[in-house]
Order: sequence, then structure tokens, then C-alpha cells
Amino acid sequence: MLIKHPTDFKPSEITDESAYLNRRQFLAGSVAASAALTLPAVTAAADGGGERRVLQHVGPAGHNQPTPEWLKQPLAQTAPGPFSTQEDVTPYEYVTQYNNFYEFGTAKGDPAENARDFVTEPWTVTVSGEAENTGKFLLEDLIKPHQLEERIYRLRCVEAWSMVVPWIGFPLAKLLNHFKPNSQAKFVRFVTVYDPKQMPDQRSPFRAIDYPYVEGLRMDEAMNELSFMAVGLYGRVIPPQNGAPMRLVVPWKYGFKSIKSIARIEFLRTQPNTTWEKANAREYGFYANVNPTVDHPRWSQASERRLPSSLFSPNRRDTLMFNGYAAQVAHLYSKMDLSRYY
Ligand SMILES: Nc1nc2c(c(=O)[nH]1)N[C@H]1C(S)=C(S)[C@@H](COP(=O)(O)O)O[C@H]1N2
Ligand SMILES: [Mo]
Repeated sequence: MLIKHPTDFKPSEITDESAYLNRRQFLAGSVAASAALTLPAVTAAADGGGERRVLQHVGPAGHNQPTPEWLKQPLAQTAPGPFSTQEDVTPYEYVTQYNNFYEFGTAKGDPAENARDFVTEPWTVTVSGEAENTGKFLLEDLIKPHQLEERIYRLRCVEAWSMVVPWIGFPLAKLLNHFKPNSQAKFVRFVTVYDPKQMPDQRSPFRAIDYPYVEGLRMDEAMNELSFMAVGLYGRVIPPQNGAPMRLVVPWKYGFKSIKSIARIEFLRTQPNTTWEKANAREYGFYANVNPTVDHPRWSQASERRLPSSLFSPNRRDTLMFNGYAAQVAHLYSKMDLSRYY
């Protein structure tokens, strides 16, 4: 399938693979870098002309997640997708070592450490509710029909930091249409796997939040062209700490809406109750649209730290309405008071 609106790449702003690897070599020494160099580059047919080009961002194989056999071919055929930002991408080390994935621990470095051997193959997704085609599906059967795309999106956490991530995946709408939701389906609910044997915080008596982690979208939000299911990043299979084997990416909403390691999808008539709302409804709303004019009760949302960020180089910038995606999503909320439906 051809992508109708490929991104207009501005080559001058692209950190290409070789520049990236040089940086790795500098940072990590030659061992990691030479291992990465032996891996085949991910190439993709560009729109029209059959021209092949290397994806913008390919990271090192710096995690233990093996690429499932069935995913190798789709990953190798990833094409540049629409809506990618031309801002600098956040370095691989930050994307994969500064994470929120409470099931594996609440410190930013915990998920990379504790999810190292997370087994996600085989994986099933159970689909229920207001749809025609419900049941238990093997992940590979849900993914194989789709052309994978690279989309470089901003990710803005409610904690007021942000990143730019080169995701690989496909539009959420394509996945949901596969299940043929009926006219009663007004919301969709997503549930992370519940697997206390593998997820230390799920078996902890001091668990940080309720498990399994639950998120939800209004049906028109889910069907919006920006809503994305990611199965890869930086040119490779998605690492466990980022939500293997499949996680949601909703770039105009705070990061907590982008639920990881999805095991269940349910089509509902009414709005689901979500994990962070249950934890604290005053601080975390169902909509959770990025909005610099509605502060979190305990901090301002007017600006953010773009990673990498440090004390001496904070890299602070203004937060944009809908995280800069107003052109694609503002119409979804035209009749709503966003200070009430935060
Ligand atoms: N299951 C699950 N999904 C989750 C979370 C979590 O703790 N558990 N954290 C969320 C939050 S708060 C953010 S900011 C993003 C972070 O995604 P990243 O680690 O890939 O950057 O994942 C979201 N998805
Ligand atoms: Mo977050």
C-alpha cells in the first residue's frame, strides 16, 4: 500500500544513522557500536518510483527483546508515514531508559532494568463488547495485514517533560475496523496485560497504582488519523520498557493515555473509568488533552523540559495546545469546555 502523504523530510534536520552510530561509538565505546553496524539497515520503499530509502532513525539493538520471526519482514518494509515532526528526535538512550511503565517499577530507570526479559511471544489480544468480530486474536494476525509506517511524534508527559520518538506502527483505526465496531460503540477501552509473575509492581503489596492498567478513548478520538499502534521504534521491534509487543500512541494527549503492552480491547456504550482517574480524578482526567492553559493542581502545564534536559541546559519550551496537533484534532473538542473536561 502506498502512503498518500509522505512526510516532507528536510535532510538538514535529520540525524541519520551514521551520525547516530558515531555518537554511540563515542558514548559507549566500539563494542556496542560495531554490533549495531553488523545489523542490516531498515529500508523502505518511498511513495512512488520504487525508490528505496533508509529510515530516518535506526537505533542499536540495545535490548533483549527478540524480533518475532513474523515481524521481521513487515519491519523491513516500514515506509515513512504522515504527520512526522521535523524536530530533532530524542536520543535512543533517553527514549529507552527514561520510562514510565509502573508495572516494572516507578523510577525512570526501572522499566529498562526490570523488563529486560519480558516475554511477549506468543501474544494474544482479547476483543469484546459492541463489535461484530470479537474473540481472542493472535497478535501476528492483527499486525501482518498492515503496512508499517514510521511516525515521528512528540510525546508530552503530564509530568512536564517531553520527547520526540520515531515510532513504527500503523493507524489505530485500521486495527479497530478489523473488529467491525457497531453503532453502539461510543468508547474503546484498552487494558494492559496482567502478569504478576513478570511484572514486579503487580505483585507488590505496595503497588503504586491499580492493575491492570486501563485507558480509554472516545470512538472519534480513536478513529482520528493521528491515533497510532506502535510495534517498533528507532527502526526495530519495540523494546519491553516502551510497551512491547504493542502499545498505543496518542500524541495530542498526555503520555499516560498511551497505554503499553495491550492485552484487551473493549468497545463500550459508556465512558470507561481509567487507571489515573481512579487514582486521582482531580489531577488526571479522562480526556487528558495536552493544554498549556489548564494547569495540573500541583504544577504548571505552560511549559515543558524537552529531553535531553539538565540543570545547566534545561531545554525548556512552551507547551503547545494539543501538543502541536490542533490542526488534526481541535475539531473533536469544539463544543467542549476543556477546563471542565481536562
Ligand atoms: N501499562 C502502562 N502504560 C503506560 C504507563 C504505565 O505505567 N503502564 N505509563 C504511561 C506514561 S505516564 C507515559 S509518559 C508513557 C511513557 O512512554 P515511554 O516510556 O515509551 O516514553 O507511557 C504510558 N503508558
Ligand atoms: Mo506520563
